Amino acid sequence: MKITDARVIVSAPGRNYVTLVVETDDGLVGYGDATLNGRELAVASYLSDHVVPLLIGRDAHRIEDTWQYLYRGAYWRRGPVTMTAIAAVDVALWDIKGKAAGLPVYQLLGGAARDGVMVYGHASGGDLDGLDADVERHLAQGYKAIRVQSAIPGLDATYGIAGASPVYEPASGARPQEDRWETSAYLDFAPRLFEHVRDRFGYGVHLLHDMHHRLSPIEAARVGAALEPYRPFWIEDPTPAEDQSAFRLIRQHTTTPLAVGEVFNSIWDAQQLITERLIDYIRTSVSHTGGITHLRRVFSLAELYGVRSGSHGAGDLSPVSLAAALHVDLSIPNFGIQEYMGHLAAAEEVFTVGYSFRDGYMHPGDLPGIGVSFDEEAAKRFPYDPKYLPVNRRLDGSVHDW
Ligand code: CS2
Ligand code: MG
Repeated sequence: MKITDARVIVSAPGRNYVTLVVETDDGLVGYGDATLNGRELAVASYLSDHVVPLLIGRDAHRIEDTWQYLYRGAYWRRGPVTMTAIAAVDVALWDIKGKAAGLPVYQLLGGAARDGVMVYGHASGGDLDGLDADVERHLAQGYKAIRVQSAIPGLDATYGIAGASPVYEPASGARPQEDRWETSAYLDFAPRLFEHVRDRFGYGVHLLHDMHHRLSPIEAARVGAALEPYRPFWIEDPTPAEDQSAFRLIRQHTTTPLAVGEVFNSIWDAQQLITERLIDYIRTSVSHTGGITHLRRVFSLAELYGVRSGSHGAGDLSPVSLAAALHVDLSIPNFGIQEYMGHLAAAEEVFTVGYSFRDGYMHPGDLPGIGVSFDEEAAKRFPYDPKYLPVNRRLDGSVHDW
């Protein structure tokens, strides 16, 4: 089965998505997500200019060989742009293989290892009362696990707060918005937030919390220890994790579970974290970590060391990515949890999905392939709309991790 055509569509149904469409001489079409928030056109160009010409004429069934060809064969390897581009090709080829076999992709990955995939939703508020209302909304929808974030008193803007939008979206404006941050405002607030939510809702729901790479290792150790009585499911990205050995220090001080990996692109980014058991959940995503082929390799390494999966599933990963993640989640032995933020209504005009949510669990569905279709004509109604993630500065004006 030969690849006869491939093309990249950049559209903004609610937000920007980069979608790869691959066609074969059997008449099958596969879809991959190549969205990299704030750097969409770099991946689109990498694919259109450097990858698509190499795909034409290749055997669509040879997924592993194509992966190796694009990774090892290119000499220049790793990095978010390269690995997102490879991921889009990989997912499109799994989609085609599933359609050729007449099977959902999870069946090709070994079949269902569980009945459903536990997901966590995002609750947030401009203050703790606003957060309560959002937690209640999630509980009413059946969520068993909820991420809790609130605006931090003393700071003008805080990551992770949805505001009026039904889906949290940090990217805005044709130039990056500048946020202000001071860790001292956060350190005492995080335990207060957890105490408040546990007092109000008890211990029958899993609570998660994202620190978005903002703390130093010793600050993370302190907050992790202070949160222990409130039993978080995890704290996410406490420190910028390119410094993997920093997690040794955090680990020495707290039993609060640690989750890291949404900005990782390869197994090498997580090697030390996993093999030294410095984290509990690895959060790499299918679309930023080289696709299903490479993500499964990351999760297999993690399995050896008792680390579970917890894939990134923000709204800037398209429905194609979310579906691909659900196929992996359903089939691996060491699944932990899956992030699920959902997508804005406009995305439904372009993507038709086969996955479903019920009582806090998701299932990828049983359509052949990934189970998501993409309407190219509808996508044309939503032209690319340049938007950037914020840049973060401390109150003294120096640049801080966002
Ligand atoms: C966040 C993301 O989902 C998460 O855990 O960290 O919303 C992240 O900020 C965005 O995906 C960045 O594009
Ligand atoms: Mg995060």
